[in-house]
Amino acid sequence: APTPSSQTDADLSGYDAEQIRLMDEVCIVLDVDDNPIGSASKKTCHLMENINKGLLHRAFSAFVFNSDNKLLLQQRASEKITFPDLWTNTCCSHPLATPGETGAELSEAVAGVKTAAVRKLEQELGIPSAQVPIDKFEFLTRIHYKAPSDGKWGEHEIDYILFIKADVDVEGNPNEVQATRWVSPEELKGMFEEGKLAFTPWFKLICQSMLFEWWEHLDGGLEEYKGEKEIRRM
Ligand code: DMA
Ligand code: MN
Repeated sequence: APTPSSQTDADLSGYDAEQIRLMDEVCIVLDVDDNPIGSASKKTCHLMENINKGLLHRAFSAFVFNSDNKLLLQQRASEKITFPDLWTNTCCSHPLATPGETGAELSEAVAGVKTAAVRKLEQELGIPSAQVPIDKFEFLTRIHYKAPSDGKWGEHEIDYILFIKADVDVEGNPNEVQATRWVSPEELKGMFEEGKLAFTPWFKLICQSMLFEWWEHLDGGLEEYKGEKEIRRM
């Protein structure tokens, strides 16, 4: 008999059909040192029931800056199953457990998440792949964090931080993104201080730790921050 698909899954009833379909994507399951030890569906990886038993997967957070050094933010669509409606960095997702997006060695893993980033920048934000060539991405570091979304769903990831400076054309996919905004560091700090908007937990962690320092060095001195080997535990 065919494997039951997420389409008929009680955990997913009531959610958006396209977002339900995407819960069948296959994520890379990791040990705490970022070694791939298997694979599991996006749905399995994001149920708190499994996260509470230690299930951990690989992810990326991409930050796109334009030539004025403004950062592209997005507000997640209401259709998202995890963290709907929250403001966050340009694009986040997961490299898939496929030969082109997986890797055991750090250099291979970095190549895999860059490939995934190009794929998702197009799918979420309509950014043509030619505007974000793989070799223009900079890998900064990895962040290991856990965050609940609601009682049922959450995140537990080793998240690869990728920067790219590129003037891109944006056409948000409304199933993924409900708004976008280009911001300077001051404008982003203002959004936090205003206290009216809600942000994703991982974006808050990155803002509270390294984002503004990295941002200051976009046009010089970023070298010393790139390619960090140690995983930051948050
Ligand atoms: C998952 O992002 C990755 C991080 C770093 C939280 P997401 O929920 O936006 O993934 P997707 O776009 O694949 O649903
Ligand atoms: Mn995830």
